[in-house]
Amino acid sequence: MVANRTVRLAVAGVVLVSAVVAAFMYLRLRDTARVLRNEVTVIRRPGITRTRQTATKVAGAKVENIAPFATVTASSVGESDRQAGGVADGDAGDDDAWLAASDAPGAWIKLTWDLPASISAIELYDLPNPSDNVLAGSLQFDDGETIPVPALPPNGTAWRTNFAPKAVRSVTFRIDRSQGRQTGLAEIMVYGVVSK
Ligand SMILES: [Ca+2]
Repeated sequence: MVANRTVRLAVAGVVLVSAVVAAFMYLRLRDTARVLRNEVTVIRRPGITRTRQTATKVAGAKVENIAPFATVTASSVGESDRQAGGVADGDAGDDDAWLAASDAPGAWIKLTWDLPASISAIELYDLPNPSDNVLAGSLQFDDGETIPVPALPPNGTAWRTNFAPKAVRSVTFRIDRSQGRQTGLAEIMVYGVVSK
């Protein structure tokens, strides 16, 4: 009887231990499978795929004014300025412009692209009014580089800067000094290629 009871206890113990080990193994395998699934997901993340597409497209794509493809933000917009978005619509000769709410130094306008852009030139168009002029400023890129901007041509014709192609997500133009009653830009153009 005692022997039988010992055997039963031993069997029960083995079954219990086996069950615990099986449960442990199951959870481990389930977690491993989850991790593997996550790794697959990371490899196929759209951002990574798009970056590869960008690299391919940039190689053979046509350089154009990509400002119209950007999200535009500004430090402020004058109350009367209803068409500020036209500052990046690709037409420098129209009537729209970005007018800052104040002529205090430090007003800025920023273009941000959803995907990386490769850019190599920027054109800034001052307000065509000969008395409202940007006297000094800077272009700031999200890679940390800054290009100083001298006084813009006061009649609203383009000031252009060319540089070696660089990959950026955003460009900010900051006005450090100006004269006249209003500070702003008639148009900003950024030449490059943005992935689509
Ligand atoms: Ca315009």
